[in-house]
Amino acid sequence: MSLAEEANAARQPLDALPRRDWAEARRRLEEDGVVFLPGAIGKAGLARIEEEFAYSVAHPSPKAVNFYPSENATFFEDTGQRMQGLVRETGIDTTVAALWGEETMWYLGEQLFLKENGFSRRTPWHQDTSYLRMTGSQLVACWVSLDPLPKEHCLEFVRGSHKGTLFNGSAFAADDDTAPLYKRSLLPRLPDIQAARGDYDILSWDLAPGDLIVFHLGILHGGAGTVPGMRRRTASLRFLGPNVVFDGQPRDEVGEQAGNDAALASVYGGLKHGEPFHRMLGAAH
Ligand SMILES: O=C(O)CCC(=O)C(=O)O
Repeated sequence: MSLAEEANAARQPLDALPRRDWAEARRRLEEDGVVFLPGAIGKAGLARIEEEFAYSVAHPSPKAVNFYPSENATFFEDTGQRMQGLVRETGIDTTVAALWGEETMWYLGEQLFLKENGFSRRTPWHQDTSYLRMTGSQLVACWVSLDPLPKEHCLEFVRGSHKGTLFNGSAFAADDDTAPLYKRSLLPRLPDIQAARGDYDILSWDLAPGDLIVFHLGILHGGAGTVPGMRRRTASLRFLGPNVVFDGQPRDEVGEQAGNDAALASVYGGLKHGEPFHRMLGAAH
């Protein structure tokens, strides 16, 4: 099937997915900002995600980066829209609809991470909403690992932090994970969660391929690195729903107010602060 044909296929009915307590799963996502869904993707779906992942690594987009290039280990990241059809084939969109109680959604695309070849670093603690200017409850990533991961190599989350402070982004600086992305910002600097883990309620799980973690993009999360002999291939498939609006809160005062036009800070592609974000996007998924 072509990518367009896959995207036009009918969405899977909920009863085609593994049975689970959806009301409880929905509560966990709302309250904790993250929910663990074991065995959510079947073998065939997983094999297809693996295939697309391998293609993307072999054909990186112009946006692909290798973070920390001065280090020996690989920490590759890329973004794309290749998995829109797969999201339907695997029933991931049905899962999102069940968690939101909302059928209308937009697929924002996938972000892929590959860590291997030795001691690859942790993904610094961060919130995706520091980078994406969106706010609303229907804003999630469905995170899949293609490799089995013990809890200590899983993605980790600070429970309930999607309801707390929005921090400055991490600049992914080699010498300091909390170094701010926006240099003169009203957003507070990220706390050093890694140095004070005991102060935080951190959630993570032992993962088998096929397990899915769905999290709100405002939650503080960070990902473990790798050790020699280990490979960690993970994909974040992101969705937005109708209640998500453009967040015009300035991120970087210097950049956004250049030209002395502070109003620019709250306008994005014609959207004003608080306007539905999906107006920027194409047809619903
Ligand atoms: O898998 C990882 O290490 C990072 C994932 C992540 O930060 C994300 O999906 O937003």
